[in-house]
Amino acid sequence: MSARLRCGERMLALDSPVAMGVLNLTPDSFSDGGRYLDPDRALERALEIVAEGGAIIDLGGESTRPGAAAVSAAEELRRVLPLLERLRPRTNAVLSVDTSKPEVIRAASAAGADLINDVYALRAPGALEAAAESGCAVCLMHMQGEPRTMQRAPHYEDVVSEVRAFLSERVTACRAAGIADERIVLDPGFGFGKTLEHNLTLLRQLRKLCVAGLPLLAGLSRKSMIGALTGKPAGERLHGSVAAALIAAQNGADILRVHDVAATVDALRVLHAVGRPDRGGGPA
Ligand code: 8Y4
Repeated sequence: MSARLRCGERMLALDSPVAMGVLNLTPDSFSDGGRYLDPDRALERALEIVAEGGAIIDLGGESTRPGAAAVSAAEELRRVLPLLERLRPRTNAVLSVDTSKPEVIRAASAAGADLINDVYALRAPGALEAAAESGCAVCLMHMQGEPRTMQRAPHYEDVVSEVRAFLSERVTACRAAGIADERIVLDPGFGFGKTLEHNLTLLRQLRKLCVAGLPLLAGLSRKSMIGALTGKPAGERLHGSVAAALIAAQNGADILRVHDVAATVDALRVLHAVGRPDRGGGPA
């Protein structure tokens, strides 16, 4: 595990797992759609994420849930930039933007974003170059297919090897574009073209995805996998989500992308005190 991540000018310590708080700026998110469309409410929630112990705020202006419609760069910028500009002078937390589009990567980094969280792993034309020039850290996520159709019939011969090979190829592409390893985070993309069994296998074997010792991010919060295991709708998945985040952290995740920051941070504090299995007995 890498001890830290270079996010533009900022350095994010990853000596123990940290929480990334989700802030959806879309009208149609599955679990909190439209709740933060009002700019004042969004700013308030962002600062609350930090107060709850979140190390990263993940601002989402594009819809990536299964079946979601595409959003233009102009619309993404309209959703994300005003908040980024108000938030930047008010916090030192790492500010992450969910996007795949080079125009959004450029404008977001100019407005003070530190991390580009791309569910397409910088595969869009121009995205690698924009990310390289931005100086931001990048999260490279695995997805089979595309959001509209990815949950129709996910199929793998060996899900762990295939996800690992994909991430490894994207790391090679990043290095070739001039993005140093210290700026890269990897993510198996739970729920993105995966059945419940695929997700469980990835969660069990998370550590095998640790290509080149790069840090890992896991996003399990409130996802349908938690719904399938608990029988609960999206609004009642707190306990299942905290359990899943803790298991991911024990299995090597460095960053947990979550909706419920306060609860997850408490769980991670307990884990930190006990230590992770692969790191001897001391605090991890
Ligand atoms: C309920 C709540 C049901 C949430 C579905 C969802 C990830 C991500 C998303 C992830 C990274 C989501 C933007 C999907 N998931 N980025 N983004 N990793 N890096 N669905 O796992 O939260 S959005």
